[in-house]
Amino acid sequence: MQFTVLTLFPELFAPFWDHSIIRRAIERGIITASAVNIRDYATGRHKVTDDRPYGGGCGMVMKPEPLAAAIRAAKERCPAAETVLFSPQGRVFDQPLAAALAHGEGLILVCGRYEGIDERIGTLVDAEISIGDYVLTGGEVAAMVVVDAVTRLLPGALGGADSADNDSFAADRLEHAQYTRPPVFEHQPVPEVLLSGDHAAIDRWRRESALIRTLLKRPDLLRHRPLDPEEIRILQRWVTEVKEIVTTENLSGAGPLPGGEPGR
Ligand code: 9D3
Repeated sequence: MQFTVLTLFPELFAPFWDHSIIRRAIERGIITASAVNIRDYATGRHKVTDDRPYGGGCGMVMKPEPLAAAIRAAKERCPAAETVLFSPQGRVFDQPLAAALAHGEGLILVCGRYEGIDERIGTLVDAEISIGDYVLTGGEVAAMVVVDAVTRLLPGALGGADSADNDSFAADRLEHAQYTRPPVFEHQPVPEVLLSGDHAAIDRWRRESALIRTLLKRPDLLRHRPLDPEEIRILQRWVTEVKEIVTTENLSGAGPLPGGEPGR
């Protein structure tokens, strides 16, 4: 996968290329990565890349000519690449879109700055992507998000133990709680089952943990992929356990509960 980022701030990408999974993917020949300064394609003594908006108003707009020249030069170096424009108006980036982009041969990632870019650049791009509903100062951080999410999906990019295999399924549920040593940290013990060596029990506990966390923290994910029969059984067993813990004796002094006393 050949990543070419077009930006007015290419120096932002040097430390990004140079660390962790991205660096390893470059070293292994899984990706190539370069950040190109759009300003290199501006003409004239001052290499101007922005101008005042037609129709008036405050702020500046990125001029089309330098951007178009930069995109065309990048396409010449990687003709099979898809061109992506980062903008708040784009399709919101998610795991299925990352997986789709990972199938291509290359990505030309166009980062806007100023208040926006000239609308006519739209004819040179294949897709417009936003990374979420909040306001950034430019597309650079969004480009890093996409490079990161796509790279880790490429075969060989992750270490052996780490795998992106079941990501699309896992994307609809949160990860179970995790613990490492020490066995007690600031009066908080590790759940006993994880120390038991009973792998079937550990597997059941992990599926329950993942499901309860999803239910409490991200119920929207359950609407996206409804509970399957196995998950319904896990939840029913959990409700039973909670009812056993929440007895009237355990709650003496808690005062009246909403919805009355828990049944026993
Ligand atoms: C002040 C101009 N804004 C009007 C409310 C529009 C605007 C233009 C350009 C707002 C932000 C930006 C810069 N943002 C991006 O280039 C960007 C972005 C984002 O802001 N949020 C989420 N995803 C992305 S991808 C690129």
